[in-house]
Amino acid sequence: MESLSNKEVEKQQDNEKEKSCLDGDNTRFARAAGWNGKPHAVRQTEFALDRSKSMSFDWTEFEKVFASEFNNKAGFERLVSFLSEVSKIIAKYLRSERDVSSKVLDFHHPHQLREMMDHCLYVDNKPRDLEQLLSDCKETLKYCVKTAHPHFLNQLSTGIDIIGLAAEWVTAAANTNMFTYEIAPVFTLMEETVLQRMKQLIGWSDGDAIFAPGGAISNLYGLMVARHVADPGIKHTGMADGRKFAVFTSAQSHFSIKKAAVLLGIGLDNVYSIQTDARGRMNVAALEETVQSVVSGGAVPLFVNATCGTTVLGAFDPVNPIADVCEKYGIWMHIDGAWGGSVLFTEKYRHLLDGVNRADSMTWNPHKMMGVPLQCSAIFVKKQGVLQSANELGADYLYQKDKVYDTSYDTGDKAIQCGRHNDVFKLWLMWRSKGDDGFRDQIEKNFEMARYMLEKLKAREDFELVLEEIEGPNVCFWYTPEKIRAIKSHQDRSFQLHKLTACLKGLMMEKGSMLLQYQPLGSMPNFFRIAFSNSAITRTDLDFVVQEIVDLAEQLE
Ligand code: ABU
Repeated sequence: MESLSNKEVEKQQDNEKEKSCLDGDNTRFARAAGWNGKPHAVRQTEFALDRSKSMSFDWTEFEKVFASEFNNKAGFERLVSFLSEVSKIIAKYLRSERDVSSKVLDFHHPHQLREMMDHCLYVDNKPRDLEQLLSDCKETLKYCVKTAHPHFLNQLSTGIDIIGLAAEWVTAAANTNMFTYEIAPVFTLMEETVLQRMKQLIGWSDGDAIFAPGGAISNLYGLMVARHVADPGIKHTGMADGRKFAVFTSAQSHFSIKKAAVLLGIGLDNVYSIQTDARGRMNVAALEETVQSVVSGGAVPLFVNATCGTTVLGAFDPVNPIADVCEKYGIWMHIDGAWGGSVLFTEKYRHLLDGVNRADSMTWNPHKMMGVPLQCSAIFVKKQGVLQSANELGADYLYQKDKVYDTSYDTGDKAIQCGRHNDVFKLWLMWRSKGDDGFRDQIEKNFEMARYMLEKLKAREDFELVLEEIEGPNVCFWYTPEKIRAIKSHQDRSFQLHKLTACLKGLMMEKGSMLLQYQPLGSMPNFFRIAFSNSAITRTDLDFVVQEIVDLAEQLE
């Protein structure tokens, strides 16, 4: 073997140190293959080990990689081979996510995880080779929460759509910014196409829309445009004249409405929380009373938010009656359909949004019930042009009006951002793949699973439902073992339920067997919420979830 310079020896030692922390499987695999102790020059990646002999590279030779490494004579083969390595890592991860016998998560407290990843978490001035980076990818995924695992039921966004994932790769390859047509011609047209179809589902023939980074920002857009339409002058003068705008939203609506009021200078004190009925829907009589009292107090009723699919209970505020109040008092009506907007795909459930076409603006997150990879959220505004006029500043280094093409396709100045991520391609490709019917089936499957869970829990005495009837595909419940059922005092029982639910969550995290969301609501003690958005979930998975709660609780005996 050729003798190595000091620097090369040092580098080899460093690499050994980092690579000795490869994920467990690979370390074992490496030992079995007799790799330990061999110089890196003869160590090859899994790609070669998978016996695809035609293209195998020693990735230790490639460090401090720039595009040029893939640009020379052997570059294309290298590129294909390297991306194949990455795709194998991803495919393996996806397979493990689908394996219901695998853990959903391998939970560690932050200080523990930092220690465990100490060998690869830091960045410094040292370049690392591609083998190390492949190892880093595996190491990263090893500690990720498997959000597509059928026992991951923690969030409104669950599951992974493979077409969406492939589209994310293509999006990253195209790596463009959505602000101007000149650098995003194809994606700009896709945005126009997809948003137009969504507007049709809302029932609008006109209107404007833009993708935004999440439902909270889409809601912010709604309030911002409402304020702009009420007084376009604020764009110049600000809110300094002491005027009071009032915002109305249900007590169970998303906190982003309050955040938007804070950001826009309206202020938390001017956000009126409207009480809800037993099913979590806005009480419209209470809304009207509050509007009247705000008006008589001299404030301007600006904005009513109707939530269609509340975060916890999945309640749909009654759109038509709310629209009547808004019309009567001249108030902007916004729909936060981040969770529930997607039911517009289904004949069976679109009645939940009856009157949606009467809204002035609407938030809709395809990254929730439609299963589009995070993130994908859009804000729709019925009145053409106001999204643009509220936001446009016409930066002349970006939005020159004397460009050679129709500059109305430079959509960036409608946004509150400058740079904007391409969130459309994954939605567009999924839509091409599934068609309307595919999304309809997917959404109906979520409801079907929710109803299965609801009926299952209804039939058991050791579980108690928060709501016996559901609107959205959300099922909320307590585990109520004999011990709790025997408690006579309502207060003591609530206290014990509150503690038990949090305790069970802790146990499932430690075991890694599943992940459910829990929260209190109003005066109700902590309860579990399952919001269905992963179309891979089966009845067997739900049977498992129920039994696992019982089994975990036994540990507390
Ligand atoms: N934007 C609300 C998300 C909350 C949840 O996933 O549970």
